[in-house]
Amino acid sequence: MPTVHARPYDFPFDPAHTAVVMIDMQRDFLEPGGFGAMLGNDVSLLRPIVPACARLLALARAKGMAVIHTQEAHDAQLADCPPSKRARGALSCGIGDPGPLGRVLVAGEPGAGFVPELLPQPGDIVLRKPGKGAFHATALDAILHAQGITHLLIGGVTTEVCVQSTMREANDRGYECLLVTDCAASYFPQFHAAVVEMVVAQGGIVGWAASLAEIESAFA
Ligand code: TIU
Repeated sequence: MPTVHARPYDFPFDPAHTAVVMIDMQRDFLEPGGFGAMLGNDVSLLRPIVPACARLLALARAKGMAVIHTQEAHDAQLADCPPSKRARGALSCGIGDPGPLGRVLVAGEPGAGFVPELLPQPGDIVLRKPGKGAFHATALDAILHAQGITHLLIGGVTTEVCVQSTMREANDRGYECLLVTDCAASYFPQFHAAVVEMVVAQGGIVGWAASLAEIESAFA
């Protein structure tokens, strides 16, 4: 069985029961004019992980792991967007408003689409989610059960928001989770680093962390 030399200790996994979960690698977070930019962030900080994310997705497909892409987006009526979420930040152009990438954080709009390098391929699963954690108000747990998935390799953006929320939700549901450190990024590098440390502290209280190279080495 492949075993990743991870922190805080080795992470063995069966590819047939493992999914790569790529969180919210969509234009709304990585490109100017999207939701991330509306929040005041320097979105260029997320782009450097794209090549590593593409390598992780290619590895998953080559090794028979499930691939799940999540997308934070709301329906056109914003019926699944709590008013509290829409109001947060008192943005002049916020969720549902027309922006340079279409209506901000709305499904089907250009901003909700994945960055071109990471488009879903046939066989991949795409999961729209209204919250930060990917289990909240979605079928993710049922999907993972149906696929026999017990282990998750998690990447995407942003590390301390949707990635961490999802990893914590998954950990509480009994999934063995590994954060792929160079396939995740934050607008705040210090938050990314802190999440890695808090995941692996206390004997892996939330799970494991390792670089993409360490995952690739597990198959060597
Ligand atoms: N703002 C921020 O850092 N993140 C989000 O709003 N969503 C995700 O992390 N996907």
